[in-house]
Amino acid sequence: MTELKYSTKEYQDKDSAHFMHPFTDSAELEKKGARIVTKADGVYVWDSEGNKILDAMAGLWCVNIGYGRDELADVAAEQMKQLPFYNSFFQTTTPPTVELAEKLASIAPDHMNHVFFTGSGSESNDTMLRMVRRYWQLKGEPQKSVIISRKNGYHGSTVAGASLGGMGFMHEQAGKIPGIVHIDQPYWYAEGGDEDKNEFGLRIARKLEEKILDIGVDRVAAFLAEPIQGAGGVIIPPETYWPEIQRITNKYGILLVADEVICGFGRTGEWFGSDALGIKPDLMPIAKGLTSGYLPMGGLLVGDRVADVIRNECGEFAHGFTYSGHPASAAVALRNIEIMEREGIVDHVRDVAAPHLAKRWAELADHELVGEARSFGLVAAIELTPNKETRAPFPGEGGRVGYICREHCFANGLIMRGVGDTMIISPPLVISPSEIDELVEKAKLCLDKTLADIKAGALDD
Ligand code: PXG
Repeated sequence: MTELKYSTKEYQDKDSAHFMHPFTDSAELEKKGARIVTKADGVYVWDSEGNKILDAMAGLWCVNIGYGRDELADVAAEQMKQLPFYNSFFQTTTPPTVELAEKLASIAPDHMNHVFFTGSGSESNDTMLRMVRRYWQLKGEPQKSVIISRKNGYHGSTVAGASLGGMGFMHEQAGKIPGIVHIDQPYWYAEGGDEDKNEFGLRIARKLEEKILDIGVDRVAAFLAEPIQGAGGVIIPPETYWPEIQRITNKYGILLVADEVICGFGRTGEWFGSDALGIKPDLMPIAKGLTSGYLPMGGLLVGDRVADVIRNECGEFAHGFTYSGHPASAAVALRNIEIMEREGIVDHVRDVAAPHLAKRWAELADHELVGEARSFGLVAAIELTPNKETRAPFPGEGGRVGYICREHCFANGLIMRGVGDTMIISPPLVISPSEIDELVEKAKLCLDKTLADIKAGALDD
């Protein structure tokens, strides 16, 4: 293990002097100092003070096969020595990228046989927007350009990604491009009130139909959504939701885009969230679990309906990135998928880890602070509330209790993220039943500590 060059404090000072962090209040971070993560193995990371922490967020929803896989480091090194980079623009290609494209076509739904490579999930969604609009131009309907997505959805942080996403606070900071509209999300716990869950799912799905008719079907290009919302707070839709969305997109012939950046590559106990939820999308943005985060890479899986038109009628599709199909990333992605196949990791999620997590996670619903505990595959959430019966939010600005809880988790060896006052997890898919037990026990402890803080007046000012 490489020795660290500086002390924790020195790293913190240099960090705040020069490093602008994503989604971070720099002034607050400067006061506190960043936590410095130095090494990792399996489902654990270590910080520069030697603390061992169970990473129940898999990095950032991405280290699906777990940390410490030398095989991925070796394959990256071999590829870098052989051919570190070559582009795929001018009628050229590289072997690992071709092999990966073929592999992706084999694990994707049957009607998805092509992939456009990108460097991230945001770029995958940008690619989607440009390809969808080009598709309708080629179909002779250029006015079909509006994309409908959902409030509180997350699709990235580029201009298109943030506009497609439904995070109001992101739109406020840098605007939103035209031609994208948002409908309600299927968030029964927070927005369903007394309505029956499945009725709610149907009613919210039908907002898509209302919106299509409102805008005019001749102007609507596509509907975009995550199978299960991740960054928005692990929002698992009622069972009635996706079949109704599918019916509506079929009825009006608009394209259906399932953003698989989080749900893809085994997270739901199937290769893709669309498989688990019975969705038949035309396009699927992917990233994260594609390489298990070992190197950056994203892509857009393209179904035959769109691929046939773009490939045969478009001429040059004027789109692409320097790193589209990067050979070292492709080699890592390919080996990552091969390891998942070899070790049966998707089966492990479906048959072992997800059922165990579902059982243990449900216990958290008994805690005084928890209004709901939900899970699907290896994503899960708990809703914190002062009143289990009414599911009321905490008084004042949301997110304060989530923050307290998150800090207790860090201090007690668990990474669990707060989205407002919803605590969420998305652990590495290789997590074992005993590690799940440890995760849940730590979560209980941190809920107790959070409750004690509230009782001691943490919210009183
Ligand atoms: N789509 C989805 C569904 C995502 O979750 C992106 C696209 C964008 O991917 P890139 O690779 O451009 O970041 C994401 C990313 C969080 C958090 O706080 C979630 C993401 C990224 C950063 C933070 O939960 N998801």
